[in-house]
Amino acid sequence: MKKLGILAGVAGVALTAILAASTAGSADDSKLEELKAQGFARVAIANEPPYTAVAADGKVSGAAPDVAREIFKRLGVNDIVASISEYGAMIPGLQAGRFDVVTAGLFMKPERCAAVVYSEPVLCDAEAMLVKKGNPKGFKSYEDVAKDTSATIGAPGGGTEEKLALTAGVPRERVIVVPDGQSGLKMLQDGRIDAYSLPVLSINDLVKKANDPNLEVVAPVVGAPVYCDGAAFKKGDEALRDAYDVELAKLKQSGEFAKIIEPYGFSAAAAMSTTRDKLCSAK
Ligand code: 6CS
Repeated sequence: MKKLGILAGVAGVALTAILAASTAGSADDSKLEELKAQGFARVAIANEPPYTAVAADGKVSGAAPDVAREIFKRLGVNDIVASISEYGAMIPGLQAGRFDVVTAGLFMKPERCAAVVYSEPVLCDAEAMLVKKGNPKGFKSYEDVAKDTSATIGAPGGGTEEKLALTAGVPRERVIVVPDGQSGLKMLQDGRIDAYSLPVLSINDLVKKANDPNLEVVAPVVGAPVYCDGAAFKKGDEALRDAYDVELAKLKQSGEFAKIIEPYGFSAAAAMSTTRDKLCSAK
């Protein structure tokens, strides 16, 4: 009787495992099915051209949403609906279910890779600083800002540049959180900050549109890494992320990926030369 009991126990465990696996499998697939039924994916963006942009008529563009829109279409999700968010609020918003995915140039870094599930790389860029013409304080690095005890630097809240400045030793009170590019530009022009830091392509876009001869771009910021973003999904949505990656790989292989992102100034080769695993384990 005892032997029979043990066999029944083993069978029960096996059956539970099989059911759990199949349930988990169906639970994973349900997110994509849910988005298909919903007819759109809710994406978080920052409205920081050329990564992401919202026109006056509400039209969403930018390299990240354009890639996402194309991939979701191929997955049977007809459109994307974007919400503007501060970088520091994107991951909490994703985890709280306010967005289905972050497609905003949210750079892959170990601490973020621990909190979400990223796709393979999409947009890569170095860091830049916008300063007054002539770079009067001679900034080349975030450490230079730290050494100048009177200097202040603007950066997005919860963003990479804020973290880089703090890590380089700029005291909290000299790192000014700036909500968006236009505000950062104005604060620099008004002399309320001595530098404004964003990725190179974002700063270049601001300068091109500002048409102000009294501005200068310091790029790349010495000592700052080149970062790449990926689409960021909620933990538990690995199957959706995997399906996204299959379509992203096809786009990269066919040359369509380059056609989408390179007109914005991004390099397809840069994104294809690295991987999520490498970026998430970078020191
Ligand atoms: O991932 C980030 O934190 C940074 N990414 C972009 C595209 N702009 C600024 C932000 O800090």
